[in-house]
Order: sequence, then structure tokens, then C-alpha cells
Amino acid sequence: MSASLEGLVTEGTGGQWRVLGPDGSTVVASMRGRLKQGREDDGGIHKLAVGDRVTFEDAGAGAWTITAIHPRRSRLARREPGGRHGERVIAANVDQVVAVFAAANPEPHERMLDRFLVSAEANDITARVVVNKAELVGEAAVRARFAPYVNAGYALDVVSVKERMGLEAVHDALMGRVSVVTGPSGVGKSSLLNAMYPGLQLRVGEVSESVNKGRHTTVGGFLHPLPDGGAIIDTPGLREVGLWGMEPRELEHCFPEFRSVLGTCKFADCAHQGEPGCALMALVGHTVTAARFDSFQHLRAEVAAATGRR
Ligand SMILES: Nc1nc2c(ncn2[C@@H]2O[C@H](COP(=O)(O)OP(=O)(O)OP(=O)(O)O)[C@@H](O)[C@H]2O)c(=O)[nH]1
Ligand SMILES: [Mg+2]
Ligand SMILES: [Zn+2]
Repeated sequence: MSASLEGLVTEGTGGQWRVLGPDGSTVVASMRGRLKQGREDDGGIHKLAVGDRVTFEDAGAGAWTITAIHPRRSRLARREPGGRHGERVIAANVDQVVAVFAAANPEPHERMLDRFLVSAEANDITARVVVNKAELVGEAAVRARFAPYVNAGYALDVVSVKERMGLEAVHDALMGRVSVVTGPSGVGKSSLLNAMYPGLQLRVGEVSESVNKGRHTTVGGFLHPLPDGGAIIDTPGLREVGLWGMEPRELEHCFPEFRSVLGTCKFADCAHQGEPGCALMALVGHTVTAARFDSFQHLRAEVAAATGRR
């Protein structure tokens, strides 16, 4: 009879999970059969994800079994296309999403940033924006370009790994929290994490996620515990987050700077597409930028098309 241990899921797909135990070592474990047979509508907790806290035990002969999944305090999930029971948990117990872009090389795409932020908002998870390679255009230019995000309420860190500028603020923001770090390839995510935590030794300058490209079932990621508490989760999942199953009404609330006027348009079903008395459109050019409003319209068209297909 072996003792039960508590651990943290750091990686896993295809039924095998890496679990970090209390002594700091990692074992490969599989879920006890009974857990696997849980139903979709039991809260989804039976579907294990990176970031989950679990109870596990020695099954003998080098094998380990996960016997319980602990309740989650949050999760980053995407709904599955076409299914109303469908949500796939990308990571569990996430405190924040850190969206990393480069000031240049590669050029930042605000539309993609907006998509990451909407994904975080839809899951009630805080998000912050980090812009690296600031030395390429200068800090002032970065702050000017990303001002709409600060106005929307997001924390913005302007950094340069190359010049070791701004790293301390990001370090403080990560400390003690579980952060999903995401962003396009080549912006310097691995470089940034290595600069703050040399022990991580992440590979730099390679397209590290290419293994997962085109495999849409693979939404697993890696959790790296941080030496001073907290962890970072590196997942390809968020990049593929479609906004399936989201209603246009729900999308509006995922833009924090829209919230104060939602529900106050002249028409209750206002789509904010030129209707008279639209309170949201009245903000464009003032507290809502044309670019963010444009992003909203694009995403709105996407969710409306997906709703129509269901
Ligand atoms: N100019 C400049 N280049 C940087 C800076 N930080 C990182 N780089 C370079 O950017 C390139 C990509 O860095 P990575 O850390 O591999 O980028 P990544 O975001 O982890 O990319 P993926 O793993 O593919 O998602 C490397 O050649 C780095 O040396 C910076 O502050 N300034
Ligand atoms: Mg990388
Ligand atoms: Zn309106």
C-alpha cells in the first residue's frame, strides 16, 4: 500500500502526464481508469490539463497513477467547435496571461494581440502586455503605439532583453503567479525568460512550437516552475484559440474599455454597426480607438459566422 502524494501536472498528452512531486522530482503518471470515464457535464474536471494539482501514487514497477484532480481556481479554456458540451482546458490554475510581442522584427500585429486579450477576458483571467526589442524603435514609440491597451486597463511592460531594460518589472509580475506566456514566434519569449531565469535554459532562435503546428488536437503545453515561486506555462494552445461558441454579446464585454456603455445603445440589440444612437460608436476616437473597434468588428463577424454554422 503506497502513500498518496500531491503534485503539479507540468506536461502531458496522450494519456501520459508528467507530475512534479513534493520532493522536486518528476514522474510520468497515467490517470486511474475511473477518472477517465468522467462525463463532460460533471464540470469538466476529469479532463486533466497542465497546471492541475493532483493526488498520485506509486503503482509499482516504475508506474504512477493519478487518483484525484484537485478543484481548479481558474482555467484557460477554449470551447470546442460545434459542441455545446465542448470546452477544452488549455491550462489550469492560471493567474494571468502574458502576451509578448516585439516592437519590431517581427512587426507587432494588434489584431492578434486583441485576440489573446479576448481569450483571457472570456476566461476571466487577467492579462498583461509585454513588448520586447524596444531598443529597435525606442521606448517612447512603443508606449505611444500601445497606449490604447494601457487606456483599456492592461499593464504594459516595455522591455529589451538585448539591453537588459525593463526586466525587473516583468520579473515582479511573474513572481508567485502562474502565467501563461504567449505571443508570436521570434518576439523573444524564450530570450526574456532565460534572461530572468537562467536556469530555465529555453532554446532561443528556433521555432520551438513547430512540432505542434497543424495538430489541432494538441493543446498541451509545458509548465516551468519558477525558482522564486509561481510558474510559467508555455502553450501553443492559446495561439489557436478560436472564439467558437462565443455570442457576439459576450464578445463586447471582452473589451474592457467598452463596458461602461454596453447596454446603453438606443436599440437593445444594437450590433454597433452604424445604428442610430449607438453609445459604443460614440466612443470611437475618444476612449475607444478605431483600431480596437475594428478588431472588435472583425472578431464579431467571426463569432457571428460560427454561431450561424451551429
Ligand atoms: N533586437 C533584439 N533581438 C532580440 C531581443 N530579445 C530577443 N531577441 C532575438 O529574437 C530572436 C528570437 O528570440 P526567441 O527568444 O527565440 O523568440 P521566441 O518568442 O521564444 O520564439 P518561439 O520560441 O519561436 O515562439 C533571437 O534571435 C533573439 O536573439 C531584444 O531585446 N532585441
Ligand atoms: Mg521560444
Ligand atoms: Zn451600439
